[in-house]
Amino acid sequence: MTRLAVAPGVFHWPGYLSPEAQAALLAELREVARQAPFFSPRMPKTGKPFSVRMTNCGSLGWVSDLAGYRYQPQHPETGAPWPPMPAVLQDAWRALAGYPHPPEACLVNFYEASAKMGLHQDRDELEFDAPVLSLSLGDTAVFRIGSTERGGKTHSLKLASGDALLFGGEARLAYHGIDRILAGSSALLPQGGRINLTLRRVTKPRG
Ligand code: MD3
Ligand code: FE
Repeated sequence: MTRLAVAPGVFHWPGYLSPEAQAALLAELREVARQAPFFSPRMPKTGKPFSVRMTNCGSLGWVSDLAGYRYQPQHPETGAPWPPMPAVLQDAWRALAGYPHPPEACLVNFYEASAKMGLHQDRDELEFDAPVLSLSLGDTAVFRIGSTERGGKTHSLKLASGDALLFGGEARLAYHGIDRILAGSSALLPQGGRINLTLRRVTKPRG
């Protein structure tokens, strides 16, 4: 398995999941989405919907609405607990994260061809010593990563179906976003589009 060092704290495993593993994970995500339907998060204050739709699995999930960004144990619309994290995700965390405690949240982002995600930092977690692990499925995305300063230098990376990307250390608070989706680049999702999973530790482990 090839691990590319992209920048300090950033590692990329192209094709980490085989085509078979991608299809199996997709089937598990369909079950996650049946129990916890995709919702449209909204920007705090303005209420403007994101172009990306989201759901979560694990004990905590990330949500955003007029009141702000936060992690919570229930789906914002159904009030039900998030479904469990599929074992293959826990395995990927154990294999790649280099962090001794399990992830608590897996945010599932769905991008249709026109969706994007502006440059932002992930800072709603309490534990920044843990890395964030991303897995991509479906159409390739043009991902942009910068420094920890807004307006710093950025560079681009393509994320294809099956790729794993890890952000730890000094990259944990780097600005990042998705500039565009390359429609038609993967046949994994019958209707096209892209799914990104981010595995996160939210709380400080005790002991
Ligand atoms: C760098 N998702 O959900 S994944 C997000 O492809 C998010 O859906 C993008 O940014 C996506 O917050 C990018 C790669 C990623 C995820 C988390 C990071 C990069 C990161 C946290 C810190 C630094
Ligand atoms: Fe992010």
